[in-house]
Amino acid sequence: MPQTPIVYDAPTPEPRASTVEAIQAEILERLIYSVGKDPIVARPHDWLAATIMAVRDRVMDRWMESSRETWRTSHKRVYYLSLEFLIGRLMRDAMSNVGLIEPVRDALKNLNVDLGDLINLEPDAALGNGGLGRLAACFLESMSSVKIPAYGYGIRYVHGLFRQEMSEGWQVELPEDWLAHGNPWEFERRESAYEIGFGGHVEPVTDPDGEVRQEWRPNDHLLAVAYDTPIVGWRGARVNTLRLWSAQPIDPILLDKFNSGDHIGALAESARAEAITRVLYPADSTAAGQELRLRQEFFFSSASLQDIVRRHLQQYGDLGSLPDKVAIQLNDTHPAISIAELMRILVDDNGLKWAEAWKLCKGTFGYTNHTLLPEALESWPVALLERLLPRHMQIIYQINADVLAEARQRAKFTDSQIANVSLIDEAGGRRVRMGQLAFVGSHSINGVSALHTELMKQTVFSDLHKLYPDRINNKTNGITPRRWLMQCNPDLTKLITDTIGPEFLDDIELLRGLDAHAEDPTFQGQFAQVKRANKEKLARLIKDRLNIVVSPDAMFDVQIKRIHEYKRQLLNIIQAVALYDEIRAHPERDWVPRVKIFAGKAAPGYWNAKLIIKLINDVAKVINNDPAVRGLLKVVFLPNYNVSLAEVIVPAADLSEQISTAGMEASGTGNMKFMANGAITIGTMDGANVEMHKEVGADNIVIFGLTTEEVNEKRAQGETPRSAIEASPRLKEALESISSGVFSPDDPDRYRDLIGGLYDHDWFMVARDFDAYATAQAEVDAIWTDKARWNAMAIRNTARVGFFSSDRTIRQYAQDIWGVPAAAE
Ligand code: 26V
Repeated sequence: MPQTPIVYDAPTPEPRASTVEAIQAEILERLIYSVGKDPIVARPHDWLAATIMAVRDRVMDRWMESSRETWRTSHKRVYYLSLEFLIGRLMRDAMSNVGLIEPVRDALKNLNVDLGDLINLEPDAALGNGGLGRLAACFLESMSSVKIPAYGYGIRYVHGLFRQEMSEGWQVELPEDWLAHGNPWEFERRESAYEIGFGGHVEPVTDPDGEVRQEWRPNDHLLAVAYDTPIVGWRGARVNTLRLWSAQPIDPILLDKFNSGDHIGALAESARAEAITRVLYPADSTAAGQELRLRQEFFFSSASLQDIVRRHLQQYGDLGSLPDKVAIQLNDTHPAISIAELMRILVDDNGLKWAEAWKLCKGTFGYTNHTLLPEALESWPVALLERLLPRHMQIIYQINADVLAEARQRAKFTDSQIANVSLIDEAGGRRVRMGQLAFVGSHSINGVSALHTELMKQTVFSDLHKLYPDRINNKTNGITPRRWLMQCNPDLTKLITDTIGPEFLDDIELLRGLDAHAEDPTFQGQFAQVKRANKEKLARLIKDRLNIVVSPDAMFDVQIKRIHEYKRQLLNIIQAVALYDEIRAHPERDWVPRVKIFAGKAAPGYWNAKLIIKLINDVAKVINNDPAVRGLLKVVFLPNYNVSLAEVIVPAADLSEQISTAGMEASGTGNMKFMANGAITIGTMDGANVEMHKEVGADNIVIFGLTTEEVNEKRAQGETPRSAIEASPRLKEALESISSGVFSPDDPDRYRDLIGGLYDHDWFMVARDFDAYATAQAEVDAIWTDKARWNAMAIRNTARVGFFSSDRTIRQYAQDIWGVPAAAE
């Protein structure tokens, strides 16, 4: 096939000037010529679109240059495959990374438009559920910042994660509509469209040379159309592409049906195709198990692989060099079907021998595991895979046969070990285990914190680890300090710059320089002043949205994340109830005023999580309105938690709640965001808290609770929580008041089962960790009372956050997994 020649040296226009005048002129030009509005009648959304386009143009120059350079230099490319990219707003991020915030602000001011208003008008792209999706977004920004040629591949959901509203304290889910006003960041690439097949059958065909090949003949086809968004790194280091796939029908309308009067039927195929990319699955802890979800996974995996292989062939003309030029990272098992799809492309479409293809495949893929929760591990019924992807099912069987033979012959595995490593789960209906598939098809399998990686070796993947002992490695998560410090907390960034100089902006480890100022009363005062201003801003938001008045003098005690039993929002709210009881029992004591702030979404089908939201709201209503509390304790649940809300809450937090049952939170990344912004953590020895404890030092974090080993022992012994409850009068009283309806007089039994579960089995160790938690909270109070000590601890948290930059994480992936160079600081 003739290759399209690549022209490396075509002339480019001069990069756009970034003076206030030039930007102002372009915003006006975009408003008139691209948005089609006269400035006199332009609405805020029109100004937003025009401004984004002016900013975008300044990113485009670098985008072109980045892609040209990759073609020119033949550098290896990294492909990050993720069903979720929780990127949030892009305009402030892009402006900040290319140094445009001030000129754009001034240009807009001259046009009588407020930049802050426009920033808040941009919809929050919520194409993810939580930690896993936000990590993918931080990674994209870091890959650009450390100059790695990279692509994010995902799905362009028309509706991102649902909007959460409260109805009498209950969560209700409403559709999210981020594309309602159009999306000026994206470029539709109709020329990059691929056919995606489903169903049908497999046919052996004999080639002219006598070789028999398998050919998949799907009976259902649709198109994957690419939409590209530029992702610019810090100081415009590089611009990478986020390529999101949208499903479209091959024939938009069946004309004969339409003409014969069947108007609905004529559009049915179109609706069926588009359904695949219409909405993000809103569950992040139980495998969805539905056919549409599997279709989403294959749809985006197949489109991405076709695109990757096409690009590789176009540049290198041969697939043997795939692992040298291509690294594909699987973000959890959601894209794991890619392994079978690549094998199909190599063997069936390109005639490679099986063994050679398998070597290329393993050399190309890496797999990141993000959870060990059994209910979240994906597996698909064999019958479903056989129907939807018959050729892939054959390939999976073949891979499995090879792996099991190796396990028996080389490693002398027993039957139970064979059952553990098998790609097919035979217990309770045959299912394909996507974790096992991802593992055997990859050269690297990584966990996301030191503890989680150890647990991977000991639990889910113990036998695969014995079979392939050099594959599992750790890559502790990180966050981008651009969004999570510089952009969300400009006042703190300025203070740090004034104190230690601006070099930390380019080398985050230099924040260490703040350590020397931790005890300095003047600096402490300035640090506290910044925190205070951020708290005032959050207090205003709480007043505006909930009509609750909170004092910025109180400690802001924050737990924001998905609502899940293992994250133990329940432990936090029970402690609030216990504190409420104590404040009323001992009004004479010197109580530290606290505001307990919660935010987070529950999966729509997760009853207990939704009930916990209702409980928080019920408790809030009672406590906030009880005059006996005298404002010493307030409870606030902020609805519709998303990236943008986090950007306001995190800089305003004093105390960061990271209190999951030990062994259950793979890493956590919110913990790192709070640390960067000078909050003190109260947490268990779980996930990346363990590394935070190491980095910040035991004196600067408040750790409590059972360790992973202790949790395992208690579960193994079947030890009942009753003795813990009996031994703790304050816990007992709090549980009894909740359970008997003190906070739910309209429905006194509402929480009976929820609390009953704590007496019964208490899988998440809420009762057994309660006393340790309450004691740790008392210690937090004591520290708060000693302002100098609190401030010194807070400063040291910011000073020592450098390790948790996603630039560090990405450099480690680049070096250990992908084999690509990354720019040094
Ligand atoms: C699983 C499923 C199952 C099928 C339905 C949709 C869906 C969506 C997401 C997931 C995986 C959830 C795993 C996850 O988000 N893990 C989180 O990953 C973070 C980044 O590594 C980490 O910080 C959190 O501790 C971990 O819970």
